[in-house]
Amino acid sequence: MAERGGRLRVIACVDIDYFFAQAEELRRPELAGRPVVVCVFSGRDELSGAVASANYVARSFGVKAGMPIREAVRRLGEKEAVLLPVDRQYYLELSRRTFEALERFSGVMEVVSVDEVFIDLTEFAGGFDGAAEVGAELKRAVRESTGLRCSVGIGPNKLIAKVACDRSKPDGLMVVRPEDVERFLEGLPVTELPFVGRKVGGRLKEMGVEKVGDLTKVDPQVLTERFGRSLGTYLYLASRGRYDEPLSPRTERKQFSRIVTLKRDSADVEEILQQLLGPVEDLCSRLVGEGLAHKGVGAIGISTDLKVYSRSLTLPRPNRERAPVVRALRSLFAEMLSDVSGLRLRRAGVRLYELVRMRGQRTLTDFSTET
Ligand code: DGT
Ligand code: CA
Ligand code: CA
Repeated sequence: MAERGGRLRVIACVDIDYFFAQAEELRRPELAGRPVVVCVFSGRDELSGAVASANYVARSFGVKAGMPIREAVRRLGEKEAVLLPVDRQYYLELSRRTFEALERFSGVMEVVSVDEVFIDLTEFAGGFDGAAEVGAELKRAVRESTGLRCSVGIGPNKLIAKVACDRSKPDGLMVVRPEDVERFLEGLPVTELPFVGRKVGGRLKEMGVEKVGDLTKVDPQVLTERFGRSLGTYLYLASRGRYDEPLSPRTERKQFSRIVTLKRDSADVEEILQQLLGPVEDLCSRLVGEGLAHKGVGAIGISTDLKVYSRSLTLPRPNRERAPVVRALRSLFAEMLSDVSGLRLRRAGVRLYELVRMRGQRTLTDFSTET
């Protein structure tokens, strides 16, 4: 299931909480505590159009995305609703900064929508034991670079990560370890599975299936007969947490990265480097294996209070050897530790980026960077 090339995968789903409405709260702190509703006004009259996003205060009055604005205003009743028009440019800028902050954690990211992304953390987290910590770091990185709160779900595949993310909202973090998948899904309403909307949910209910656990008891043949081969198979696999679609990154891999928890908190460059030798060696052999070289080297430091620091530089020529990386890291960590007084690192990482293809020339630009 979660094995790929014999390796257990660690997948995170990051989704910004009530995105458009939170974005508005961010730049108008005076809105705190009031019901904020971001609207797509159709222009026919003052209140025609639909709700795009509502903050939690508005949601507590039953206001939801997709609802007519008039209905939202009716539900908010006495409470003075704050109705704001969408400002796409502003949200797109926040979205871009969010994804940029998350890129440090993995070379394999699948952007699903303006506020949602899957990240393959298999390398970075190095297993489920470190997953909760990395999840907290993701949230922190987004918060620091944008001010936004998001929720993070982590599991052995995208489906589990997504469901965990939704369940942890708002400002949540939930890790579902592979051995807990079955127990996690069992008691959930089937409608919490992605792609199971009201319609499919209703048909399942007629069959006496309300919980995901009930769904696992239905004969797969019955599922394909009723829902067709593709949805039927999906329901069968999803109910067992075994729907394991790979991430489909929109772009080619852009970096290789790895992070380790130090044996003890440290401000000593050599002590930190010592513990990164193995990971660097490993990343260099991955580069060779994939016919790539890199020019960018990044140092990542995570302090005892979970702040993420990074420093980077570009090597003069494409590289796939350990020594130049270690030299670069030495100066980057020295710079980081001297820039921030009193900084002690709890975790340290390395990122190799600006990848170039070394053999099998693909394009003229790749060719021209060959040495
Ligand atoms: P969440 O994730 O439940 O805390 O709430 P949102 O508002 O972030 O909802 P999400 O993640 O489904 O969608 C992200 C943004 O996409 C949302 O802030 C506004 C936009 N959006 C979502 N649903 C609708 C819709 O039905 N109509 C319009 N116009 N925009 C929508
Ligand atoms: Ca969202
Ligand atoms: Ca979303």
